[in-house]
Amino acid sequence: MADDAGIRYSPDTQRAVRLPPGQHTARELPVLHTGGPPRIDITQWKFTISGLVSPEKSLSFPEFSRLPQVQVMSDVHCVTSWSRLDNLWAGVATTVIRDLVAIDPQAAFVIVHAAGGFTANLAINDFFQPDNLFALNHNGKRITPEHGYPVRLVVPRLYFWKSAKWVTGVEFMAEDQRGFWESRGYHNHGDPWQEERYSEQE
Ligand SMILES: Nc1nc2c(c(=O)[nH]1)N[C@H]1C(S)=C(S)[C@@H](COP(=O)(O)O)O[C@H]1N2
Ligand SMILES: [Mo]
Repeated sequence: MADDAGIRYSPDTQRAVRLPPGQHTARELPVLHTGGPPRIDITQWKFTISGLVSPEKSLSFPEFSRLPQVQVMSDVHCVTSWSRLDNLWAGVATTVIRDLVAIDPQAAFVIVHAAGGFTANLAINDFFQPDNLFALNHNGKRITPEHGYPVRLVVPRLYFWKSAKWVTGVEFMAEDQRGFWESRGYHNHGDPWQEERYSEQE
């Protein structure tokens, strides 16, 4: 849903009970990642749309920044049990990708690529939710290096590990392929309301 200021509100922000089971609130957004923030040369940065799309496409930072932008208000739920409510993000909705490339009907999953080889996998329907975006700003300010500069994914309906920082592109695939945390014991889907934290032994 969108209000008069054009802000899209994630469904979680409209719930009577805002905290999923097993979560507590954090005032600030903690910093959490594997490896360090990468050094980004913004003149070399590219956002690449690859896999089952035609044509594959790479955008420079100025090109990416000129794409239509939205604002999204969302809650953040980390699997380690903190939640941070009411985050205002600005950036490019994931659905904009559909206007940039033709997606093969065989594509059923995406893998989001980030600097340093980090990846996160999503079913295509989870990827194209209307409150998902590639965020450039958080609460009115440029995303900081530790939170994913220049571009981070935000997937409000799933645990925050799906929200890759330092995104470099998205790849469309016919088969699911587990991402970084998903192949290290985290749940493949990650719905916080279902407490999909960790995988069954597979
Ligand atoms: N590239 C990258 N993105 C990442 C991670 C990471 O290790 N590398 N960690 C994820 C996890 S587990 C969480 S909880 C959030 C933390 O985001 P924050 O540091 O902005 O709070 O980033 C997610 N995105
Ligand atoms: Mo996390």
